[in-house]
Amino acid sequence: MRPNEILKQLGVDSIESGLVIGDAITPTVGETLEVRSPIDGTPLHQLKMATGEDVARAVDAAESAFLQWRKVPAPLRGELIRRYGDILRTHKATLGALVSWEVGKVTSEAEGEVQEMIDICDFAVGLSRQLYGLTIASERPSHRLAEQWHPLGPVGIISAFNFPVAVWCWNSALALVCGDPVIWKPSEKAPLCALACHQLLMKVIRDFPEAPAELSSVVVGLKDAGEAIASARGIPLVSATGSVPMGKAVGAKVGARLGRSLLELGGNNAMIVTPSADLDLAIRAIVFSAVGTAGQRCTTLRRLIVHESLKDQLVSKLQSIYKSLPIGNPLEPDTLVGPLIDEAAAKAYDKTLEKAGEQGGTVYNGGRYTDGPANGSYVRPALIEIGPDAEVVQTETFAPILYIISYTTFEEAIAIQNGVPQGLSSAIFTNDVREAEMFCGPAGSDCGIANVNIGTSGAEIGGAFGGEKETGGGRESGSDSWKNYMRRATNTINYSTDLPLAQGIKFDLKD
Ligand code: UN1
Repeated sequence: MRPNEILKQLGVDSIESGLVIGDAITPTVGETLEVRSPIDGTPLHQLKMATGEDVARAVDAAESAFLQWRKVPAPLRGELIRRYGDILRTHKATLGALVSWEVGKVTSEAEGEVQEMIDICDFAVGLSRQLYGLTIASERPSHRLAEQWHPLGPVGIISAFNFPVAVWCWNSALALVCGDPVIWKPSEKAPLCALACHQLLMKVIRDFPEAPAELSSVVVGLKDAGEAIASARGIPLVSATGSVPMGKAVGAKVGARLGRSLLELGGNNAMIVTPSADLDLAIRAIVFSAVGTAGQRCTTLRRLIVHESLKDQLVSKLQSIYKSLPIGNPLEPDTLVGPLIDEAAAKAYDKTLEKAGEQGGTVYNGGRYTDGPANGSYVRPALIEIGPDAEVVQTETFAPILYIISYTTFEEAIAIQNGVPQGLSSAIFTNDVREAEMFCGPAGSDCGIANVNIGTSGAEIGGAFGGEKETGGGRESGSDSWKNYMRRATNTINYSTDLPLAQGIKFDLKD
C-alpha cells in the first residue's frame, strides 16, 4: 500500500498541525516538519510543529478530562481499552505498514510492534479489575488499615523513533485504565505513527460517552515541547524513553518540581556464551538480537562475551552469516535488515567503526551498504573484536555493531557484563544450571532484564520492562508497573468507641 493510502485509512492525511488535543486539530506557529521515509526519502507528509507554549493548552485540557475520567469505574475504563485493542486488531497491517514507511522496520517486526500494542491492551483490560491494594493488620483494636490506589493525573509520554507505537501504548493503555489522561510527545522522526495511534483511539473515545475527548493529546515538537512537558506541574508523571542525555535533562526538570519520572534510557546489552552453550540456539539469538531492527532497539545485543575456547568458532560462524544477511528495502518480504533512521545515525555508525579501529578493535564486515534504495542510509551489520574497556564499547551507538570480547573465568564474564554504565538487558547461553542461576542471582547480571538461553531483545509485555544505572531505573509495561500511574492512599478506619494511639502513646486530656 502506498503511504498516501495508508495515511488516509488511518485518518492522518488531513492533519497539518502537530498539536492535536482530543478531536481538535489545533493551529500552531511552530516550524514546518517535512516527514520523509528512511527507506528511500519518499515525502510522507508535512505539518507544523507545536511549541513549548502549546503544551500548556494540552495540559489544561487533560486536567479537565482527568476530573471526569477518574470517577469512571476502572473496569469501565478497561472497556475503552478493550475496544482500542479490537480496533488495533483490525488495523494491524495498515498501522504496521506505516511503522515500516516511517521508521524503516521490516514488515514482520513492524506488525510485531502493533501486536505488542494489542497485547498490552489485553493486559490492561485484565488489570482494570485488579488494581489491588493491600489490607494490613492494624495494631489497634477495631481499626481497619488498608490501602487504595487512585488515579494520578495527566501522564506525559515522551517516546523515541525506534518503537514509534508500542512504547506509547505500554504507557497509555495502563495510564487510561488507571484513570489518567495522556499527552504524547513522539519523536519528531515518527510523528505520523503517533497521529495514527491517536486517531484510532479517538474512534473508540467518540463512541464512549463516559470518556472525555481530551483524554488523549499529541504534541509533535522539538526539545522545547519536551522541556515544557517535563516542567508542567499539571503532569504528575512523565514517562520518557530515549537517550541518556535526554533522560538526565527530563529527570532533572521533573525532579526540580518533585514530580515523578519513569525513565527508559540507553542500553549496552551483553550476552555471555559459556562452554556448555547450545551454539546453534545461541547463534540464532545473537543474530536476531544484534541485527534485528537494524540494531536500533534499546535491547539490541551490543556486546558478546564469549568463552575463549569458543571465540574463533563463533566469530567464523557469525562472519559467514553476516556476509549473507539480506539488507535493503524493509517492505520486501525477504529483507531482514532495513535502513537506519537517518543519515546522522549512519554517520554515528561510521564514526564508531573508525574509533573502534583506533581503540584496538578488528572490524569485520562493516561499512555502508550501497545496493539498497537510493536516498536511504543502509549499513552492513558489523562485528568487532575488541577489549571490554575500549571507550566505544562503553557507549551505546544506535546501529548494528556487535563487539566480541573473550573471557577466561565465569567471574570475569560477569564483571565484563556489568562493567558498563548502562543496565538494561542481558543474557547467558549455558546448559550449566549453576551458571544460569548465578547469572540471575544477586551477584550476577545487574540489569533490569536477565535472560537464560534467549537473546537480549524481544521481551514480552507481561514482565516489567526497564533497567538500572544509566538506563534510568523505570519499569514499564507488565507486572506491577501500573503502580507508577496511580497514587496510593493509606486509610486507617476506626470503628471503635475509643481513640487508641499507635505506638502505645498516651495523650490523655484532663477533664
Ligand atoms: C525499545 O527498544 O525501546 O524487548 C523497546 C524488546 C521490545 C521493546 C524494545 N519488546 O526488544
